[in-house]
Amino acid sequence: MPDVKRILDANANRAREAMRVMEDAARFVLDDNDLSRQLKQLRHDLAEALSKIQGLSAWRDTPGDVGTKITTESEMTRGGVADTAAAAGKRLSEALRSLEEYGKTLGDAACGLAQTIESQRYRGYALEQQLNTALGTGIAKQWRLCVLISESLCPDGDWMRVAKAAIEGGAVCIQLREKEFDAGELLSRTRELVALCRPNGVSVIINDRPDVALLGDADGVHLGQTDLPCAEARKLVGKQLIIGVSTCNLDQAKQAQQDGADYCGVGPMFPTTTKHKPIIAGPAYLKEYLAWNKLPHLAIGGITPENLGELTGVGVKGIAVSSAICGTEDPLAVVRQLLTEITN
Ligand code: TZP
Ligand code: MG
Repeated sequence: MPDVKRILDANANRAREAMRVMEDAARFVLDDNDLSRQLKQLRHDLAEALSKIQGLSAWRDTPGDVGTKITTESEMTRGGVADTAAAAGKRLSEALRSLEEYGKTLGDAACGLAQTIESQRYRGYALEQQLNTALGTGIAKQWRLCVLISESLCPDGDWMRVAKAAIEGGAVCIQLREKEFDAGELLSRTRELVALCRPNGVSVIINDRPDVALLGDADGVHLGQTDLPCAEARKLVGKQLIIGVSTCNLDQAKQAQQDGADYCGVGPMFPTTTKHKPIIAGPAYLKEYLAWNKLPHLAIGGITPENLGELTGVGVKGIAVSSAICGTEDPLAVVRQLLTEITN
């Protein structure tokens, strides 16, 4: 059975390499001890199962392998860590399936290889899903300024004027935060905002509602601690939407990362009238977050041009601001002022 052994040897390598790539993401990007350990265990268990087949690698013939020269364009490009780990996850399940199918042709000589591999394949699926979830979309950037727009905070309710000023002033993200709108109204407002923002390369995030964000073709959704849990929302939106999660301590930030959030809201930094938040996390939490710094952040809560210095002092990279921008007669000036300060 030299041909089958060649297949088994090639797929054993494929699976082992794929698990290494996945393990590296779990270990060095996510710092996830449990996931790294489980991937390592699966790698060892596969090696153990294959060690029962005598002389697998004796049939290796890499120079004679016609496949080494066949490559596709997609094999040569990876969008980032999430994309790389996702490709490795797919490779793992394919390699295990091939091992399982060809293992069956060896009959008794394979010492129950197919059954063992089958259960390892299921373990692999679960780990692949866990890893993909935790890595999020991998497309969220470290935005500098996100403007939170609520019509009721804008003079004369003119939200469009504020949105245009935000874009003109250089904000790279607008979050639509309309707690009182019914779903249909929110969806229409989302579509209006996306039509305004997309041609300008400005991202649109919808507060609270992943369903509306999907239907309105927004870029993402922002979830608070009492909204749909991030891991559940991810099942709904897949990798189509960025997910942000509000956090007021590092435990919540770590949980958000595990659940596949793309960025964290970090706050409240200062007392705010926009949201009832009796506990102020303050710049101390931002400092702690930045020491961890596993996901992009948006510091939030009562931020103004006057107090921003307290955050730049600890190294803030991105802020989310509502009342100081919506509530002023000259939103463009405030946006520019904030951005100038955060750049310096
Ligand atoms: N989450 C924590 S504080 C806050 C939210 C939504 C309000 C931010 O608005 P403002 O008006 O900039 O304080
Ligand atoms: Mg919410």
